[in-house]
Amino acid sequence: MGHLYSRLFAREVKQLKEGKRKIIPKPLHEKARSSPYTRTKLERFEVEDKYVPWEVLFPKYEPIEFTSPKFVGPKRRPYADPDFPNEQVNHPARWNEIDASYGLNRKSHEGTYKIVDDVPLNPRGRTGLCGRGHLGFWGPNHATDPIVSRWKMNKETNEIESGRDRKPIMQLILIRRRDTNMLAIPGGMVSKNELETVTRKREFAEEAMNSLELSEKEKVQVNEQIEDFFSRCFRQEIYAGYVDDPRNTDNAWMETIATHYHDNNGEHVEKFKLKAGDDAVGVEWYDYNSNMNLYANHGDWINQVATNLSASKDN
Ligand code: RP5
Repeated sequence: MGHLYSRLFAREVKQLKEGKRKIIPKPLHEKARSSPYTRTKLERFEVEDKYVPWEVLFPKYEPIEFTSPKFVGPKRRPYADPDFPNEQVNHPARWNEIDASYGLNRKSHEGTYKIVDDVPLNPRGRTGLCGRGHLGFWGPNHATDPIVSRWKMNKETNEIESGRDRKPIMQLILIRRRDTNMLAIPGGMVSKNELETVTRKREFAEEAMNSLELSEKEKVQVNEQIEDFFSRCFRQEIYAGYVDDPRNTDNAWMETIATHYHDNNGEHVEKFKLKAGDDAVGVEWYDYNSNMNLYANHGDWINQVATNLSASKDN
């Protein structure tokens, strides 16, 4: 496998040697190199920081191969990609494009990704594992992450509480993920043919308000509350790009759009009846502080939100 990559990046490698090119450092993915691979006992091929960029020669590189049985063979989930390039298909995938035959956005927020052996190559570099791992699609697997916040109110004085740094304390709705038991933003994968803005509300309803198990009448009420909140409160896009997700592989990776929604006087979110559902085993309002250990790089975006709001990071 190592030689394949060297061939693909031959021009870049030559330019590097000749001093005609410099490696533009991208944030190093770490969780995407962690072992054992999520929900398995598999050890990824070890990749030191210096060998992460594909342009750096690493002839010994032999990533292990893994694709969840959910995504290959006769029992594969209907939504998942075919087992490119081994499976006969009517439509070849349109990498780096909107792929209407599959109802998928195969474009990356990171720019044009390379194709090796007919499958996409992770734009952030080596991960020590090839195949699709636990991800259903080759290349970018798009998600969306709503960061929902309010101020922490003192019930007696009805004033905003402050942290040790004397700044106002921001509270966030976070879920506990079933797969890793880690705290995370209640985000989720964009389904085929679904608009990202629709996914955001659907995933929030499913994970933070257990909408999948509500009666039709309750569902209507919950959807109205979410619609009302998401359309009226302050909102700002915080991040669009690669996620340092532990499920990432050399050929499949997570990308997201993280958007912040803030309810300044708390009147909308007050109506939310939080109850964990779908992939979440817990959901609560949490006081934000910078020591929180969150899934993937969710902590980076929330830290940005706290900076934007001049909220407390120490309480
Ligand atoms: C992360 O995985 C994204 O930031 C998003 O929070 C999540 C989507 O995957 P599922 O929760 O649907 O598994 O990379």
